[in-house]
Amino acid sequence: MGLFNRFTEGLAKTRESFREDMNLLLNRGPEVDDEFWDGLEEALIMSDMGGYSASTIVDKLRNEAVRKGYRNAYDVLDALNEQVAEEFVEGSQGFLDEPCIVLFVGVNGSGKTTTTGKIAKQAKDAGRTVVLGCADTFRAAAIEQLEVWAERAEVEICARERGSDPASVCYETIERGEQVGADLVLIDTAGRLHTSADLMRELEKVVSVVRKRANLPVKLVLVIDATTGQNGLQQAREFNDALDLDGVVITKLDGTAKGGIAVAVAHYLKLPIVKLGVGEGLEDLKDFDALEYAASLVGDFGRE
Ligand SMILES: Nc1nc2c(ncn2[C@@H]2O[C@H](COP(=O)(O)OP(=O)(O)O)[C@@H](O)[C@H]2O)c(=O)[nH]1
Ligand SMILES: [Mg+2]
Repeated sequence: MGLFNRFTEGLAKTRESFREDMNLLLNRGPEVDDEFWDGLEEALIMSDMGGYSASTIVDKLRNEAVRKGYRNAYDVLDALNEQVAEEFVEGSQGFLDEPCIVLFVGVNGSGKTTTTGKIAKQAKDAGRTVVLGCADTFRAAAIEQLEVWAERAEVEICARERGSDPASVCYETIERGEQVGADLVLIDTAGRLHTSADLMRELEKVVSVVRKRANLPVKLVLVIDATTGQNGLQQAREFNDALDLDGVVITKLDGTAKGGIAVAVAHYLKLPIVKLGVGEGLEDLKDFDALEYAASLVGDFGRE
């Protein structure tokens, strides 16, 4: 299956559930009345866009419907994709293009290590010099996991034994990057429970060491598991408050009905989406495109 297909297939659950809700509503007839607007808002909320984004989108569409003289519900639904797309912020394109040091943060199991490996592979294939750093020193398995990805991507990795100080590993990784003239340094960090203040403080220390030592711009990227829905949004807020994030990666978009989480994160945190994870394999990473994402989320409505 092609990447685009896997992605649209992945979001199919979100889209189908939205479509079912809308079809029920359209069965009443195509009138654009209060019941229609309420039903539309509810259907958007159910896709995990969050109440705030849903009501913003509906308000904008209501204004547009008056301004442009939409005659029926289908006219409104035709304009929905663009309104959803407008929720996303600029900056996704080319986020990783300039030489930089990227730190991947997020809760356990969100897909940090996998994403680090996939991005390394993409960058390496594009001819860049990549160095990986394993600042997840809690578990021996975590170090081995990143080593496997480094091998697959054929890039260099800096790792130390389990229990080492994560900040020192970052320091060494950046140093190594400098020695080999790396233009992309990717650092994987240990999973953080956003509720654990101690662990968050340790992460803040890591970030501060990286910023001090860095010879390239530093970017903090939060990795969010789409299947966690609104809980993912809450995590994103807490990480952003503590660390001042630069972007997000959304993973596990293959097979969730919660694809709307991307809209909610963009709406609340005003952060660009750097990449999308659409599977467990080396190639299952996609660039983000706002209109394409919106279309995959809400689909289009035939007038048959
Ligand atoms: N289906 C799917 N699984 C993923 C994706 N990204 C990561 N995973 C899986 O999620 C699990 C946790 O990933 P990992 O990278 O170890 O998470 P970490 O704890 O944040 O480093 C692993 O089993 C991965 O294979 C994705 O985009 N789609
Ligand atoms: Mg990991």
